[in-house]
Amino acid sequence: PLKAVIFDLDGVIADTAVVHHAAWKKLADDIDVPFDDATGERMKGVDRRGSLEILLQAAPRSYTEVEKQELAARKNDYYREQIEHFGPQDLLPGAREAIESVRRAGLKVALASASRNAGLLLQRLGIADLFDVVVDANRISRSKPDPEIFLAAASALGVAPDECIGVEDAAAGIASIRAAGMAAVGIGQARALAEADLVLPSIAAFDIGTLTTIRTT
Ligand code: B16
Ligand code: MG
Repeated sequence: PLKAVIFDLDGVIADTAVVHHAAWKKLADDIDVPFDDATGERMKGVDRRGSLEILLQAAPRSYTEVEKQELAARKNDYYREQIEHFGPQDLLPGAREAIESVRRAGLKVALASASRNAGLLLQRLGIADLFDVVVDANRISRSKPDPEIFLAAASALGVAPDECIGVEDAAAGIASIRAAGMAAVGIGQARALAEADLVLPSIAAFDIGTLTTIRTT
C-alpha cells in the first residue's frame, strides 16, 4: 500500500527553476559561454557542481579546479540574492495544498532536493513543518539520477521504496525515483518526462485521491 509521498523542491513546490536558470545564464554571460533552454533543462535536478560541468561542456577552454569552485560559488551568490527575498508567495500554486492533502490522507511526507539551499528555502516559504523528513544534497554523496536521495528519504521515513510515490519536474529526478523502485509523478511537459508513470501539467493538478493505486511496472 502507498505510505508516503516524496517531493522534489525546485520546480515542484517552489518557483525556483527559473531562478536557477537565470543565475546560470548570468554566469554563462560573465564567461562568454553559450547557454540555451535545452542546456538549462539538462541541469534541472542536477547538483551545483554537476550543473557547472554541463555548462562548461560548451566552453572554448578548460577551467582549473580553483576556477570551477569560484564559478560555482558565484552562481550560488546570484541565486541567493534572489531567494533572500522569497516568501510564501513564491510557493507554486497548489503546492501547500498538495502536501497538506497527503498528510490528511494519513501518509508520510518527505522532501528530496539536490539543493544545498533547500533548508533556507523551506523556512522562507513557511512550509518547513509540513515535512516528516528532509533530505538534501548535504546528506547524500551521489546526485540524481542516482537513486540515493529518494532511498535515503524512504529509509528515514521507515517505509519501503515500493510504498512511495516520488514527485519531480526533472528528467534526472524521474530517473532517480524509478531507479529507487518507486512510482514517479512528473510535473511539467510529458515530452521531457517520458519515463514518469504519470505526468501532470503542474502541482496544482496533484490529487492524492487518484494516486493511491498508481504503481511502477
Ligand atoms: P543548489 P531540486 C536542484 O534542486 C535544482 O533542480 C537544480 O537546478 C540545482 O542545480 C540543484 O538543486 C542544486 O542547487 O545550487 O542550490 O545547491 O530540483 O532537486 O530540488
Ligand atoms: Mg526539481
